[in-house]
Amino acid sequence: MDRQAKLGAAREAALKAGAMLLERHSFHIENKAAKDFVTDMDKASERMIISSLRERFPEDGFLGEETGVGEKKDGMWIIDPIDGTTNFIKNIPLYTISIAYMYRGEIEAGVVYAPALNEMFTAVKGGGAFLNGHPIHVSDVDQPIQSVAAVSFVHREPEVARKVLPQLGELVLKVNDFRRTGSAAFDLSCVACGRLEAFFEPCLHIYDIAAGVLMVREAGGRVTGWKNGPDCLISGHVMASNGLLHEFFLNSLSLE
Ligand code: 2AM
Ligand code: CA
Repeated sequence: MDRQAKLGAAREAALKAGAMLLERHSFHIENKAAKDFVTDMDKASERMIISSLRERFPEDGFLGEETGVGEKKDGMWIIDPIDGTTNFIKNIPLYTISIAYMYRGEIEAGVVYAPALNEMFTAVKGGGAFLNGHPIHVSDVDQPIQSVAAVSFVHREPEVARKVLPQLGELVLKVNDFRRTGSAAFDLSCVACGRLEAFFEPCLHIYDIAAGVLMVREAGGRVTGWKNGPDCLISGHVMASNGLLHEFFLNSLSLE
């Protein structure tokens, strides 16, 4: 399989969909569930990405946030057409398009594109990670008190929030500070390029994180599930770091 060809196609599809999102045509907002919104731009972005990729790779399968999973194939495209939909709706520039290519369960290529920031993060397995074509690497901060981590307030899962928020209250005293962006794909990309030392959020979906997980790993960082749990691509509970501080963050938080 030609990973660079997959990456090139993902990049092209993300650029096309990103250009459409930047135009911000009047859009309609629907409530998928409490605190879970979707716009017709999410759906249009996903349709555009899938049709662009399907033209090049008709043999591949697709799993998208808005259309769900189609026929299962060895090669699957995992697509989040707007990660950070709330930011998109509110015209906060922290939203991304996330596209990953997975072959027999392994992530082989990924792009995370933030159109409003003009930032294109790319990675192929074994080939490193890049921001707008320049190689990126995780930070070398190894002291918790110097670290900045992106967090989640677990605002859609009351039971989990009641467990995690008190732990965040303790943890923030041991680090420099926290950030909350609202786009998991962007947070993972920020760990990859060394802006953040860590990112952790439980209860995510594979399409939120598949591309970003490869980005962090290819940039020299570490991504796992939460303490004593399976990998984040199975559990949806993401723990990402620059590697040096991984055990510190892993041991500071628990879902049990
Ligand atoms: P989205 O913007 O594509 O919906 C922010 O907490 C992160 O959670 C974002 O990456 C967001 O992706 C994701 N998210 C949104 N709705 C979710 C849901 N119902 N369950 C889990 N994750 C969700
Ligand atoms: Ca998402």
